Amino acid sequence: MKRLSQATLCDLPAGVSRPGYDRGATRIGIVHLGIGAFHRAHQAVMTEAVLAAGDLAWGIAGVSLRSAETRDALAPQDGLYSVAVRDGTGDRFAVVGAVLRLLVAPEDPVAVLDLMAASETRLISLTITEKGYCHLPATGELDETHPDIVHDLAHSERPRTAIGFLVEAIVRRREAGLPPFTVLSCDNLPANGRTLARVVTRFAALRDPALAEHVKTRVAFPCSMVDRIVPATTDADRALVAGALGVEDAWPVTTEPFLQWVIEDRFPEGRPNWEGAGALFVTDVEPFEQMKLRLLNASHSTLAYLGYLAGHQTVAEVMAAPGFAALLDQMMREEVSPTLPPLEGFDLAAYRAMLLARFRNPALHHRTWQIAMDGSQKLPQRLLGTIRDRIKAGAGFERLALGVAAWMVYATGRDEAGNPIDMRDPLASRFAAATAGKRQASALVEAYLGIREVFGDDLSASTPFRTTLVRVLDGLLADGAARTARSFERT
Ligand code: CS2
Repeated sequence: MKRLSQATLCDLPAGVSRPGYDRGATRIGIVHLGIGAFHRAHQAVMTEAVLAAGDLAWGIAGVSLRSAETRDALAPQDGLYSVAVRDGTGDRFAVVGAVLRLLVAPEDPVAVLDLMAASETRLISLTITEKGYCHLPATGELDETHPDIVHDLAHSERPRTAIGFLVEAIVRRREAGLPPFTVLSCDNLPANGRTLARVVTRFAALRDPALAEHVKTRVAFPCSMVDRIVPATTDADRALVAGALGVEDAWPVTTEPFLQWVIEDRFPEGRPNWEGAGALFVTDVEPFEQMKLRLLNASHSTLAYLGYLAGHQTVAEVMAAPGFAALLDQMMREEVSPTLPPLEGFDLAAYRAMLLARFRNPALHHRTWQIAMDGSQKLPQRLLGTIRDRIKAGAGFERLALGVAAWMVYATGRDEAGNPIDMRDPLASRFAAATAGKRQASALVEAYLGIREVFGDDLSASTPFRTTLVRVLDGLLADGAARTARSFERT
């Protein structure tokens, strides 16, 4: 079978959309750090619409900060890849051409810096996952002891982290007399733009206080809320795409029809007309972001930990098991929604119902194990912030606590049958050491609360938090995840 490429575009079946604009005339205006599946199914799709509408100033150069896999898959395809949109009622396929160049930072950091400092580059966007921010999850401050940050401070010409790349590129642009770029975070962090600005400014200050001042006064870091469910691509997805397209694509992405992007409109050097593709530009992203992190992502994490422990592989499978949907519905309605800032004219009940329907999407094989990854970086904004608000209001948080309790079991690295879990988390070894040999709920809770970069000083010392967690974890250990979930059907 032929490979997807510029030359084979004309062989695609008629129903498959493809770039109709001149890719050769398209300039690189965006350098994207973290060119994974999520970026390719979300921002790149929106940008594709901008290019299709005729503004060729916003082609994307995609940078991988770690592995060469994406570049190796897409370079032979001239950067082209396909997006399969699936919901169980029929699949839609599109080939996206917005990614014009692919770079692998560890292979050639200088080439990445050159591109970031090029005069045509106006925007740096990022999907580097929570841990890529090298921050302390509980406070959002730069982790100055992070080995890669220590490295980047000592070797500013050959950075490893996104933070190191951003600061060095800002320096180079200033030295060349170029205007700064705008930096657009697209990760699931609270106030993602402000969090990024904070860690970048702190890193700059550690290099030179005057540089920190330049960052503060000249570089814009708009916040954005991104939403689209994009499971990791499987070989079955590759086979599906090859069957539909008649050409082989080494790394397609599979996703749902839903796509949402809410962006703070602060782009002093200009921006693509993403609103033409359906993005919403606002002055304050926070209410959207809180809603999404506390409803969607909190539910996702709860499903992932409890569902994994109950033996389920995918989100759709968990949703079909007794009690889980009821648990999420109660958690969202009774415990989360009262903490959300008001969003005028927005139908929150419909939003919650839509989330449950999205989780049920039978065509997506979204693994619980994938979502369970990096819990230490995700819990604070997904579950713990809401719990803090509930404690302050003197209100209950049993269902939210169940998500945290399930994570506490998962993070011991052993499932309910005692089998090892392939736990991926930057703090995995800390959790293993803290919980070793502990089986009782009270001892486990005690051990976890000592890890303050996750729970913060306040929750670590909170009596309502501790007592609720011990009670809920005790029940979970006694009954197991499947039975615990089932109990919600009756309440
Ligand atoms: C998920 C998110 O992996 C995870 O942690 O909760 O990637 C989720 O699918 C997206 O935020 C949806 O927009």
